[in-house]
Amino acid sequence: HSDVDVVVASLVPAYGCQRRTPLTNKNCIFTDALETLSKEASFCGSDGRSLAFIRAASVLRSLPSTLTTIEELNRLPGFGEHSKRVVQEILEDGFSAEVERVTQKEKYQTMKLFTNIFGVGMKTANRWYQEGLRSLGDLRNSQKLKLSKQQEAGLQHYEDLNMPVSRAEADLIAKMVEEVAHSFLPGTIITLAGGFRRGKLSGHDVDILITHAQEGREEGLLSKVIGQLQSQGLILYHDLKRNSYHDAFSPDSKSTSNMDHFERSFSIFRLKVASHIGDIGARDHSPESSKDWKAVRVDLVVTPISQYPYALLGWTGSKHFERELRRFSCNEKKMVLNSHALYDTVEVQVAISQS
Ligand code: TTP
Ligand code: MN
Ligand code: MN
Ligand code: MN
Repeated sequence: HSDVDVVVASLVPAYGCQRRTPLTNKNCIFTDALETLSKEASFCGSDGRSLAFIRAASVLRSLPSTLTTIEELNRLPGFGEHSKRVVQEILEDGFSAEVERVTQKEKYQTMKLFTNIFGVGMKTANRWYQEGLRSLGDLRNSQKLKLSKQQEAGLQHYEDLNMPVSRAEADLIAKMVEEVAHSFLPGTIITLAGGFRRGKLSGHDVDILITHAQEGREEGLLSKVIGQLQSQGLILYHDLKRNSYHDAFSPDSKSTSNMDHFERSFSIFRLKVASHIGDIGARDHSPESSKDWKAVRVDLVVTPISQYPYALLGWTGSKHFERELRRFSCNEKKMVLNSHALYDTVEVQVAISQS
């Protein structure tokens, strides 16, 4: 490599959280392929391989222009042999034969379909696949299948929930929540987080943070808000989880995941949408064509104001950005970052050894 190469390489930092990433991805032909392989790896239980493809895709997403040569690729960080080979294949042939093969696989297609159901994770999807189930119809018609309430709702609203949510719809839902919250607790602060906070024009759900400038006032608010919306017929599904912050740090805590511990509700809202009155040729008024509402996934998260900055950072995403930010904190700063706090591990160790 020439000196110029070294300079160029240093322009793309190794941690995802150190890179600016444009809203429009100029390299989706490559990132789509890498993300397919990432999914396939995770369906096979290979989380390490799955992450390697995500890492490579994330580097390409950060580029301001489309990759055109192998030489450019060789200067980028974060590429393993396999990811490099896939990109090279696409540069040469316009597509990757390996990716084409994966997307044709019955297991891949079925796992993708099943894991797109709200409430269905890798384990459940895989079990259903092993039992010979292949389609939503198979799930809906199966007699012996025991679905959770969440999965039932996910299956029932599958089509709506897999339609993108627009920014306008997200704003509408945030406003609905704000109005009800204010009726119980004036001064409640409602913030749209997730992909919309990153400037995305559409998303798969609406992520809303709820807090209040006076610490503690936010406690108990969420169940009132949900109850009120429910009585108005605006909630199709909800699952309220209480705050588990103190349990999580108690000595007998079994919690090992990096999930946060805020009071929250993963819910499905019934959102009124303009009915299709003007639809040309809408002669038959089947219930489906006259449906004037849409099911929308909404995550509501309550945070005390003292933890709000960390919650906001943690809930803004993307998932990979958050993972990288935490890896950076740990490796480069010896600090722990999560959605509740940022702290120095060295100081904690000193404190423990002194106590
Ligand atoms: P998502 O809503 O899953 O993703 P997104 O908003 O980036 O994209 P999309 O448009 O598809 O909805 O997650 C948003 C952020 O919330 C993500 O950075 C991870 C964070 N999060 C938590 O911190 N804890 C949780 O339990 C969950 C489910 C998400
Ligand atoms: Mn490989
Ligand atoms: Mn989201
Ligand atoms: Mn979400």
